[in-house]
Formats: sequence, structure tokens, C-alpha cells
Amino acid sequence: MNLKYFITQILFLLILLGHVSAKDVKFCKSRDFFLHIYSCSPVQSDSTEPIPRTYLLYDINPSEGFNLRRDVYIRMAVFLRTLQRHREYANTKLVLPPWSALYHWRSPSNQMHIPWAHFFDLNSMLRYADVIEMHQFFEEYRWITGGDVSVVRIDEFYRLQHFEDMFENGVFVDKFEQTACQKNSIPSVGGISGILGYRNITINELICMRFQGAASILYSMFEKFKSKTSGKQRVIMLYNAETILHDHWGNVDYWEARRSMRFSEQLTRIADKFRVDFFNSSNEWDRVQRPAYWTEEVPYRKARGGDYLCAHLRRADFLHGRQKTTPSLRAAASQIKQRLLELGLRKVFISSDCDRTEFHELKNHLKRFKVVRYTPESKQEAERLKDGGIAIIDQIICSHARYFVGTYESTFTYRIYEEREILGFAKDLTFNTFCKDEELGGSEKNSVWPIQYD
Ligand SMILES: Nc1nc2c(ncn2[C@@H]2O[C@H](COP(=O)(O)OP(=O)(O)OP(=O)(O)O)[C@@H](O)[C@H]2O)c(=O)[nH]1
Ligand SMILES: [Mg+2]
Repeated sequence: MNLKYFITQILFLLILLGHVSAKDVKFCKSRDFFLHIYSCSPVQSDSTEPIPRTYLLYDINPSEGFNLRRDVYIRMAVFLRTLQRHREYANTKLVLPPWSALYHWRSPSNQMHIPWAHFFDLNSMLRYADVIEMHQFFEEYRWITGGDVSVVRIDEFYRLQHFEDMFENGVFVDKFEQTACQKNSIPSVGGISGILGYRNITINELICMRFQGAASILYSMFEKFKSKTSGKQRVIMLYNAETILHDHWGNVDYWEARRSMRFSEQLTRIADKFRVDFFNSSNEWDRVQRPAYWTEEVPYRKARGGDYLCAHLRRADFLHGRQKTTPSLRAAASQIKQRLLELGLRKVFISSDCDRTEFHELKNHLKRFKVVRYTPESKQEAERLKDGGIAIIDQIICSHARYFVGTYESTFTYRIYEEREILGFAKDLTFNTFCKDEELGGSEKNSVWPIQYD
């Protein structure tokens, strides 16, 4: 056991036992090694009362995809920092809901309760917000309750739903209102009933709430419906958290939280190897901005990218649900070819949820060019990476291409736009959208949301 770990555990215990008062709690702006213990908030307090720990859990409607879930995380992380400014919430941690059985994940590998660290660099995320994985929450809960996690109690469980009429006299106002709960209010996860797919979690108070508006109004909701049962710690859960909107979408806070979501080292390493092997692409050659920590990033627009174009071509459900905007493979190939010729490039990386037959058809339309996609080396590797990991490898490779073109209104595409904004590409090399027809231009385009710094 190393010394840092040992000290962390001792201090952690002291806090849990209530021996560390609010006065002793260090409030800091920048994140440090004691991150797991100290609440980093601008609040200053002279009170000697201990600040109870609050755990904030959340989950999202099962039908929502991976990339919208990433956006909901940003709403929650930005909100957490606002919440921590209130003294009684200064000790709050956001519990990351494990990833389970998403609708698009069709491979047979076990995809229940995947921790965030599989996809993301947790240390990087901790530099923005006090987050913990679900298994860490269980561990901490065990300490608090004296070694028992046979039942984990949620003091207040808020099940959010939209208002039937979102406008009052034609105006959208932020509001919430308690409503009667329907039976079976909590859907199962991956066929397993129970909150987040865990059978050992129970609810003390189920509160069904019509909710509309930005995350910041949650504070008043938490205060209004505060349960009397919470003691040394308080466990709150928000269900259907996708109902909650950003306070300010695309502002500096949004981008800080977004920048903190660096991908895990294992996925980055695989994507980087693929870039070198197929495109001779490396961060140095591509001139992308990649300091050791996201906190060191600065406004930058000079990334060159590897000598390849990346196309994100959304298929599957988009072929049915979004026929009007999703191109045929021939139309997509024609647009890719046009851009390759303009840019003087010969190589294309395809990121797609298309099947093998579709990929071969696309290749046939682009015979004069080198067309590649990422596939795991073996079945075991695919099982280890899981569908979400493979999708992220695709996103990383796309993020480093000289030029990117994505699918209209796909959040998968939006996340690649953002990654390229962080890496420092000129906007016209990133914010491009496939048209339904053969020619680029003329049709509807995705919005341009450039990165914001202080
Ligand atoms: N490997 C891989 N998977 C993809 C690709 N495009 C889509 N997928 C899969 O399909 C899912 C897409 O769902 P979302 O993340 O909701 O994004 P979206 O459906 O494009 O956008 P919405 O319309 O907002 O739902 C991803 O999470 C992947 O599992 C791709 O290029 N590569
Ligand atoms: Mg989707």
C-alpha cells in the first residue's frame, strides 16, 4: 500500500466518523491529490458543524444512446459545482451511473454495469468534478453503515417527467411540480429490475415530479423535498435526468466539463496505434493540442490532422427514422470522393454502424482510394473493448483526421465535432455534414458550436 493511499484512507475515515469539521475542510479551486476527501468549492465557512456527505445519483431513460448520456453527464457535473456552493451541499459527490445494456449495443459480450473508467480517464474527470464510480459509492456506503451494503437506501428518489404543456401563455418557464406516481415507475435495466439494475438499492421516498428547465432549479427542489430520514449522509437520486436542461449550453463551464472527459488510456492507445499503422498519423505530426492535462489547454486553431479524411456515416435506425436526411451509400461515396479530390487526399477512415455488406458496397464506390475501418483483432479483443469501446476508438481516429464529415443530427457526430474543437482544428475542417443527395452543399447542416475558453 503506498503512503498517499494510506493517508487518503485515514483522512477519509476521519471525515466519515464526523471528526473533521467544516472548518477543517479545505475549500479549493484547483483539484489536488486530496480530491476524494476534500470538497473543492468556493464556499468558506466558520461553522464547526460537520458538513454531511451528500451522494447524488442519477440515471437516464433506457432508450437514450451513449452520446446523449455523455451530454447529460455534463449537465450534472456543471450542476454539481453550482450545488457545492451552498454550504450544506459542499460535501456532495456525483455518483456515475454504470453503463448497462444500451439499445445500440448488440454484440453478445456482457455489457452490464460497465464502469466509466472503461471509457474515460477518471483522473481527468476528477479535475473538473467530484465524481465517483458506483462501486466506490458502495464501498463508501459500507464504511458509513458499518460494513453493510445488503441494502442501500436512497433518501429521496426523484422521478422526473415533462409537463404536458411546456408553455404558460406561450412562454417557457423553469418550474417543477409534484405529481402522483404511476405504478412501475422504475423501468428495468438490461432485463434486471431494480434501480440501475441493482437489486440491493431501495427507496425511502419516491417523489414523482413534473420538471422543466435548467439544472440550477434542482437546488430549490432538493431543499423543498428534503427527507427527514437522511442522517450523517444523504443519498439523492434523479431518474430521467435527460429531462434536465443545461444552464447554459456551450459556455465555458460546458466546455470545461467536456474537456475533462478524456478517453481512457487503453482506448486511446489502440486508436493511436491504428493511426500510426494506417495513416502515419501521430499527435506531433498532426499538430494537435494535447497537453498532459486538459486544464492546460488554450485557444488553438492550427491542428493539421493526419493525411486522411474521416466520414461518420450513421446507418441502422437512421435509415428508417431519418430517411429524409440520411444519404444512400452511393450518395455518401460521391460526397467523400469530391472532398478527397479537393483536399488532395487518398485515404479515408470510415466510422459507421453499418454492417459488413454495406461497408463493402461503400468501398466499391470508392475503388481508387484506400478505405479502412477499425475492427478489433480478435473476438476476445472485441469482447474486452465492448461496443462502446469500439465506438470510442472510431471517434478518436476521426478526431485526428485532416477533414471530418458527419451525419445530420447525430450526437455521435457532435461528440467528434467537440473533440476536434478541443484538439484545435479550423472550423471548416470539422463542421461538415453529409447531404441526402450526391452533391455536398445545399442541404441542411449541423449547427456550428465553437469551443469557448475564459
Ligand atoms: N463503432 C461505431 N458505433 C457507432 C457508430 N455510429 C453509431 N454507432 C453506435 O450507435 C450508437 C449511436 O447512438 P447515439 O450515441 O445515441 O448517437 P446517435 O443515435 O447518432 O444520435 P441521436 O439521434 O441523438 O440518438 C453509438 O453509441 C454506437 O453504439 C460508429 O461510427 N462506429
Ligand atoms: Mg441515438
